[in-house]
Amino acid sequence: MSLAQTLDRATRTARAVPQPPPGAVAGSPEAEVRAAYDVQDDLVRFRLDRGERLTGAKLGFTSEGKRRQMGVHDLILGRVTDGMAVPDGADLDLSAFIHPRVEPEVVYLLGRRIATVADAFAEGAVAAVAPGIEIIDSRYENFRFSLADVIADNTSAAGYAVGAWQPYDPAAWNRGVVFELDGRPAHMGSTAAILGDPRRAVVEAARLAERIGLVLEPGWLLLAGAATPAEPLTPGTHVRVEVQGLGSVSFTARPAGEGAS
Ligand code: OOG
Ligand code: MG
Repeated sequence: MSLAQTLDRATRTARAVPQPPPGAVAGSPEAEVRAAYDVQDDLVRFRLDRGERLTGAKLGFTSEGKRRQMGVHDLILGRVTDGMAVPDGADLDLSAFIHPRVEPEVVYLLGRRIATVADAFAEGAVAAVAPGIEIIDSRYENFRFSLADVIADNTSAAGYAVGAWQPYDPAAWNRGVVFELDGRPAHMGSTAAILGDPRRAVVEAARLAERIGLVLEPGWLLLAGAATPAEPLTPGTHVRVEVQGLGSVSFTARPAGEGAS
């Protein structure tokens, strides 16, 4: 079974798989990363073959807090689908997840087709912005991985919720972020933690996408990367993220043993 097939099965069965042995994908670090994006391509294609639709892209490890938490030092790009969308205010069943974690995101709505870094600077590249919550759920046991492993695993992408879209104001890039679990702040941060300025996320996403031949389409979301470390998502937890001036987004993980309502 290929690594993509193994990770796909882990996703469908909600059972973690062992981290591949170091150097399983041979070659230089660059060759390893390139091979890992090929695995990600296959993994995403399995979802599309099952009828899911791409809704956007996501960046990972854009903040120092996340890099330190996961021991990884480079930016990574993943893809999200409609099958991962969690409606704002939802009552979410966690049974499809392995060991989910949640983190606060800033989400951009892309207004243009972005095929090159230059496109990221074009007028209207970002059409709107919203507060977001990402659910990450590594398919690897104990949430442990190397940079190549997590790229292959589509950057742990598993779910996302987006609040109401707000007009994009490039001048207001430094906004407070409150990440609440059950009404208590778990972390407070600032969007400035995201690459120093979350607008850089669009440029970095364009750079990574160009490198792997991915075109970012108008209407796609871009999750800019968590501004604070992630926290475990446990049954019964109410998760809320507020980004100053952009409003909030929330959902509740259904308590264990409660079926679909
Ligand atoms: C990888 C995903 C990282 C972010 O916002 O930094 C990410 C992981 O931590 O499992 O989504
Ligand atoms: Mg994230």
